[in-house]
Amino acid sequence: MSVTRIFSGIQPTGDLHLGNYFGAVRNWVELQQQAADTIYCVVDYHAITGGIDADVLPGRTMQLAGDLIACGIDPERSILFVQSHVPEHTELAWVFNAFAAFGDLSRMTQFKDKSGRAKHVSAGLFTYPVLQAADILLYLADGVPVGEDQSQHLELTRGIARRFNQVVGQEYFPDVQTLLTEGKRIMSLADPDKKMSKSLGEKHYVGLMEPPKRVAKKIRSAVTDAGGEAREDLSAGVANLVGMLRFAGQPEAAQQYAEEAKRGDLLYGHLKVAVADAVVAMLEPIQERRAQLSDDELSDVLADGAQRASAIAAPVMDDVRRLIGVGRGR
Ligand code: AQP
Repeated sequence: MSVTRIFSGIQPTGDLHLGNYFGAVRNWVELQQQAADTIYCVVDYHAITGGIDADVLPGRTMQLAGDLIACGIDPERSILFVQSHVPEHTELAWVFNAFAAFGDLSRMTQFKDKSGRAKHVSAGLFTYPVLQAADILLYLADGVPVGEDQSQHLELTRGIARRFNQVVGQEYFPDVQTLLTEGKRIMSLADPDKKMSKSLGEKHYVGLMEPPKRVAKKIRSAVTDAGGEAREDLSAGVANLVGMLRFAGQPEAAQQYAEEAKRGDLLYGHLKVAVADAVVAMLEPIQERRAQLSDDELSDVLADGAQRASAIAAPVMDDVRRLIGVGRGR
């Protein structure tokens, strides 16, 4: 792998779920062993684009940061921090608004999906990918581990970086690489044609901190197909369950269930029990680590993370101001 600095973020909009974990967070943990620098961020300014709730957001932000540590993000190896603690993110986003094309933003499928569901469609929801570009490029990161739903946003990030470099006449920002995993698109349990998502509602996802009984119940209720007939391809719901079994560490069993399902002689109840057992076993150590983490420890980690992030972000923002001719620069 040729990337040197990794950046990725996650929104504190609800429970961390299996889609986030298999698509992104598990890769974040693994990349700590491979990349020189790994920087991970809880992006609270992104979360407000879908609605404001000042009573809930601080708790969710802390909860999510703690959950990331429980998943294996090591604050000694990685910088873990909260986006709003480093104000350069929003400053660079404003600058990038002058480089992002309205037409490109209009084509973002996530905006189309989310605006279709939102009561109030904020301009922030529309310019969200510009803030995301700022999050990444503020650290001159060249690798971004994400789920597949973010690929289009990262294409936009590359476009903004190239336009910036062209306008200022200098190869200042790097070309970012999208780093996907095999679990890049985990589907909803209740509606397997849609991606697993926090905002779709409780029955659509398995939260990483959910008690084993609830995990098993949700998986038992997952939508499949009628079964009993041979078929060439698995239905979306069954393929999703087989995928989860594979990603939860049981590739041979997953392969066997997939073959049985194609022959039409798989009892889906058996598959669901196997998936639930594998997921519960995978979550157990994560939940144990989470229970051991105190709020004070977490606050210290985030304060330290913000300081280390600022040390990278501030000189980059100085350069940007100088290159575009605003402020005092350096
Ligand atoms: N279903 C998924 N499969 C694989 N990867 C996924 N990711 C999210 N859902 C899936 C990846 O998780 C990282 C963090 O995502 P996020 O929470 O910041 O935003 P999101 O993609 O909008 O996730 P949600 O759950 O759908 O949130 P809401 O409902 O609040 O919009 C990203 O790398 C994402 O690709």
